[in-house]
Amino acid sequence: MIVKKAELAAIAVRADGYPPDDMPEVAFAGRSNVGKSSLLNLLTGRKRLAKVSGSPGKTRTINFYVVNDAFRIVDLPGYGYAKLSRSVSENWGDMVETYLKRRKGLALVVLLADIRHKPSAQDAQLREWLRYRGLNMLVAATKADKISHRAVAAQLSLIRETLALSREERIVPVSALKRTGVEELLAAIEGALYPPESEPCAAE
Ligand SMILES: Nc1nc2c(ncn2[C@@H]2O[C@H](COP(=O)(O)OP(=O)(O)O)[C@@H](O)[C@H]2O)c(=O)[nH]1
Ligand SMILES: [Mg+2]
Repeated sequence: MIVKKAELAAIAVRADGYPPDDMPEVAFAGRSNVGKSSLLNLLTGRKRLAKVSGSPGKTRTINFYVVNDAFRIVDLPGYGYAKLSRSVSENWGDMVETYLKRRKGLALVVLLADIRHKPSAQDAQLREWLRYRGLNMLVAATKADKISHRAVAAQLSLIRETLALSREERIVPVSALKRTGVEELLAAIEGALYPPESEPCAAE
């Protein structure tokens, strides 16, 4: 897939602010600061489409970006930032849950996990919840440039174990800094957006 066009379509807090549910969507979820906005910019080839922040916990809205006039990437607010007040974190859960439950066009959730760390309890919880709801999920291991090549396999295993991924579930390592993982992730997104027609039964 080649990204020719990407633009901000809507910023929403509540469901009445979402754009119409008329095209497939890929949602990005993960802790604050894990690299959601950076990955979105990398995939769309637009450096400043989504705001990248040095201080975690800034995105408190659901941001919809329309790509190639064909699908949307949805930047969900990050979780797990300790300094959030209780009411704000509860509100986070409502916001994200409402989106994930209601969106008919939701084709894939990309769960971002920092390649350096063991996924948090909240990451594992979200993964379980997505599985329970039968939602399609893919893990992107972010900031791959921050560890050495030989450490990658062990970290991917740690992520795989902690999130209880099956063998068929892939983890795509990405680096916004080195600009790696883009093709693989775009191909996976394309596969989720436009699944191949199921094989017709062979005529007897
Ligand atoms: N080294 C490195 N830093 C990254 C990468 N992706 C994001 N960051 C940094 O991590 C911080 C948080 O990134 P951001 O995209 O705003 O995360 P978000 O809160 O999940 O949207 C910023 O300081 C980014 O520059 C990456 O692939 N490599
Ligand atoms: Mg962000």
